Amino acid sequence: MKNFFIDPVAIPCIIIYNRTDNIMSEKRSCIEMSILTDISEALQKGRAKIVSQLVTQALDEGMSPEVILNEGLLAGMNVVGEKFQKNEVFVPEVLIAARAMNAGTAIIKPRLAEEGVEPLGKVCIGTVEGDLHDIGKNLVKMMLEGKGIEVIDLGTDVSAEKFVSTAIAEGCGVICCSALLTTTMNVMKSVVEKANEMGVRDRVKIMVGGAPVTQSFCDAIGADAYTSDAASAAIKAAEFLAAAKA
Ligand code: B1M
Repeated sequence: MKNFFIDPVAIPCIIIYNRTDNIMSEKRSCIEMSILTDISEALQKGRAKIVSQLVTQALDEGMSPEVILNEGLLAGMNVVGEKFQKNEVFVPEVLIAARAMNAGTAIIKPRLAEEGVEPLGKVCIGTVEGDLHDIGKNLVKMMLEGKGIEVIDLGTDVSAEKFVSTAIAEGCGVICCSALLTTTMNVMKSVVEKANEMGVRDRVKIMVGGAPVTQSFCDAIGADAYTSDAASAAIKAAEFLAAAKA
């Protein structure tokens, strides 16, 4: 009788290879799975240089940039987002993971454009007029990008008019407003009013957040969604954009 050698590394590959759920739309070889997992893990550890090398290697081996984005980079960033929501990782880890994400996307962006891969949609984001706090806003931006959303960053001290006119000019499906001061959060109400005034309220969702902002404030000013953290903001924006596309 022949001896059988079962490679323990191959077992998970075989299982994954046979999965037919939503995540794995196509069957992948073990080698492809392995490099995608390596990209995701290097991104979670914030290893920007390794992410760049692996993404380049995956492209050289003929993998599609869309697969690398969805099953390597975005998969890794989703894990970071989930851990951030559960307070398992904190702002510095998210920042370095986002830097690694940017290193990877910079390499595949031109290839995605060549292949006509569309981003999920466009969002403009900013900290409201009179407010210069941008750490939370930048985190939201990174999480949005981590969901494959194109983000126009308007920076800080952004007027209601600027939010809405940018959304119209750039075709943004969502406006994201951040405020850290009780004295500036009312600008968010002006954003809602401006969108009404400019006749685009039914075309653009308005999301609000930041330390002093609450669900009841969001309801009172007639905004579309409040989320308490950056990862939930990205999930909500992705839902709005997907619903608008459907
Ligand atoms: Co300022 N500051 N600050 N500050 N500052 C606060 C906010 C304050 C609470 C400090 C305090 O008194 N305890 C207080 C506000 C009081 C109030 O209004 N209730 C305050 C004040 C008063 C001021 C000044 C007026 C001080 C002065 O000059 N007298 C001044 C205002 C300047 C201005 O904006 N015009 C001022 C200035 C500054 C610095 C420039 C020194 C600096 C900002 C640097 C920068 O951002 N580049 C600063 C900082 C750092 C803070 C604290 C210490 C930290 C804020 C922060 O970045 N947190 C803050 C005290 C504190 O919070 N402990 C304070 C980390 C960040 C990750 O959290 O932004 O809340 P946060 O984002 C979270 C969520 O809120 C959410 O996601 C993130 C987490 O996932 N989120 C969203 C944010 N935006 C979102 C949007 C969304 C969804 C979720 O959807 C669209």
